[in-house]
Amino acid sequence: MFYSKEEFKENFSMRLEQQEQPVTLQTAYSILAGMVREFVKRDWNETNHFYQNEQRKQLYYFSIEFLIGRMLGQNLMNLTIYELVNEGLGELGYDLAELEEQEPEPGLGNGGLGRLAACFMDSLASLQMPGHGCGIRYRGGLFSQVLKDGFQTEHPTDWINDSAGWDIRREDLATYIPFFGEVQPEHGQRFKASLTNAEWVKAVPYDMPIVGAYGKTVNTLRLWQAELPEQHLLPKADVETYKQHVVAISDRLYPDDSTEEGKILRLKQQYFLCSASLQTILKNRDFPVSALPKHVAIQINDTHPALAIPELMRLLLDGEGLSWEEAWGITTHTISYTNHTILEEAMEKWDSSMLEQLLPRIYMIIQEIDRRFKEKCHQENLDSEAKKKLSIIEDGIVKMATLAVVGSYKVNGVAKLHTEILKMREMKELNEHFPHKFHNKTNGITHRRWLMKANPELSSLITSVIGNEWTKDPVKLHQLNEFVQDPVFLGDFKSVKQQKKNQLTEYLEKNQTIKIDPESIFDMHIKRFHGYKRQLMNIFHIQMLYNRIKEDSAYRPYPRTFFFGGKAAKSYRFAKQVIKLINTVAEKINNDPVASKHLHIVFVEDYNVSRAEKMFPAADISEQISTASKEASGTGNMKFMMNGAITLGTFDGANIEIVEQIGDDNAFIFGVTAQQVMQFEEEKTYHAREIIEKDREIGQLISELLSGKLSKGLENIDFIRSQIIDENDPYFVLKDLQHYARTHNRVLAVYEDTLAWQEMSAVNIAQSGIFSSDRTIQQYSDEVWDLEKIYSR
Ligand code: 73E
Repeated sequence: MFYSKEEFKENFSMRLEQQEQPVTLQTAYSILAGMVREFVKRDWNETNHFYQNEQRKQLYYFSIEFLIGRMLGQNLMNLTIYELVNEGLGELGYDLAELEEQEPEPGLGNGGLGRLAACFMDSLASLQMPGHGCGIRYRGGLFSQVLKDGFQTEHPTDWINDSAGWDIRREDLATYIPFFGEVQPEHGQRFKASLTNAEWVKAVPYDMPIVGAYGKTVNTLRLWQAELPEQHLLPKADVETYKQHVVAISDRLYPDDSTEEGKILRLKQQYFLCSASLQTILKNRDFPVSALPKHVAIQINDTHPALAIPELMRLLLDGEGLSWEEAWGITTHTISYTNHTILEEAMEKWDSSMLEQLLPRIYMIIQEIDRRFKEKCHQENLDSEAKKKLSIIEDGIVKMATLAVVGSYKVNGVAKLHTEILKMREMKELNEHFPHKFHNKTNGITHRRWLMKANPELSSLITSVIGNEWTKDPVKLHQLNEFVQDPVFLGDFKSVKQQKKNQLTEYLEKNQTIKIDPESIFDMHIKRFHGYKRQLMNIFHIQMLYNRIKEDSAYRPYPRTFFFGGKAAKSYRFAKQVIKLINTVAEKINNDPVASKHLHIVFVEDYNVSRAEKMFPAADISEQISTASKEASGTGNMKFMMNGAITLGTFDGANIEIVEQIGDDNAFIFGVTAQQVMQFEEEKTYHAREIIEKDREIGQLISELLSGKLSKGLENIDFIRSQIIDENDPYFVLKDLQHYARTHNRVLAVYEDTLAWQEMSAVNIAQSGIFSSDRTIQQYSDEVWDLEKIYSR
């Protein structure tokens, strides 16, 4: 325990002295992390006791991903001892920032969906709400990305072995998960059954403390690890192969974002997570099972944990001996579902035969859910198309989204537009059948990590003008509106932005040996690589700028640095070719003596949470250019806004709500609308070829691309070529390209008017409070989970 700087220094020094080996930065980090762990132990225990004694309703957030990022700095901040430790360490000759860099990056997620889960954990604890995460303790998180000759290569990471050791093993809570086997119906009782000859997997939880702001509430992120069970549960023969199968379950995260994998291992992971978490919830309760919905809420983060529905049914039917009606009543009042995407390729569908073989009892329960639901629907006057849409099992395929809707009491989308599209199009029939189930909960981000931690300079500036109430209630950032025309404040803001740009420049020069002009405009496109996110449109536009510079000696635009950062799924060949194209164009432009004075491209390798924390605060422009209707919400857009970057984007996802907050004048919006996109898709009236033929500049660009002139050394652009030409540009890159280019020109014009630009930035910050995940969590709590805050202070 340490409360004063002196106590901290004494404790830290004592531990240093106990070291037998010479102290490296890594050991200093471990010592500090160990001290913080001890520091939170008391509050963690107290929080748990409080939950047990007071019988408050608990939320469990089931998610296959938790992209938590590094913990040390955030925990110190939330404990309000960051400054104390920073100073103490400084006096002992250590640099806290340097120690923070020693912490391995826990990449237990792919992108927005996993990061959202992590922001929610922070908000739940900080709002003092009883909410916990349930996930998988992957040994290897997301691969690290290394560029070789401009191509992405993937390298495994080993988070556990390098682990910071934040989590603790809870052998006492281990549980066993059955796979395969045969179902033995228990005669006489309509739906009770047991499973024989199952293959058992041991699930061991590792608990990680989630420290809320100001310390007091410490919730739990429970990550399950798959292990070989005890002797009596092992098969008689070939234990080695069995072990490999078992260990594989928590061996690695699937590296796909917004894509469905459809592999048996993925299904095993999903069931493993659901069964382990549900068994523990039921086992450790001290209330009758019929009262489950009163005591427990379970949120499933997309359909990846949707097997929680039939698994809870199984436990209630076979374990607790309830009737179908009782079990169904409990399940459908406990579980709620968040949908994160309408992309067809991300909609989870399982082969009935695969499900039936791996999880025979679960499959049987899904069949019964489907049968009963179909029976109900048949009483309505529906056409055959609607009936199809309302079936869970269809042509040998299990549709997880339909199962998730039918088995939940609430279903939400993650931004207004996305929820509307779900209700009016993707899930129209389901919405009509369950008119009160659907609701919107626009995503949010924790301002503690993305503003206070990532940008302490800006945070101090804000506090110096409006006081610090905004840190507890970020909507109060709107008090900044009074200062958005104050030249002194705007000047100070400009200096902070420059400072963050300088810091990023230094960091990248050191880590990636890239030269960057910190005075140039920082334009950033950082997110996973995906067709719909249109990194291709961005690089096409940069190539067009290059052509203009070459053709017109009078065209010499204000210097801009275009940052790209993000990973492509290992098997996503189109996206990987886009990465290579960007790097090829970068090499050409960055080495051109004339063009490089105006345009510079930086590809930030291995983009992850820690790098993101360095990039958002340094941005001037936030590229949010997805094809309208495709990005359900986006959360990077909110991180940029909170740090004063200005959105250059389409009317998609939460961009629309950002503009609602700041007004049209404080963002740069372009492109076809979601309505138009959907109309083009339905009527098939978009023809990319016509644009190539009619627009000279775009025609030139495409012929350069196809001839290889655009991309010398890049022989293979098959996937880009076929997407644009053969597949008729499904993400409307060419359709929006000129409008995008003109909008960039508008951006430049405003940027050169420094005060106008700073004012826009300030308005963005002032209006960003609503995008704190504290607001999102409060809404879920009020409208879905019904949680009570645990302490009143
Ligand atoms: O728009 C984002 C959204 O902000 C959406 O694409 C993303 O979720 C974010 C948080 O709500 C998302 N990821 C996935 N689906 N939607 C996904 C699908 C399969 C595997 C992994 C992630």
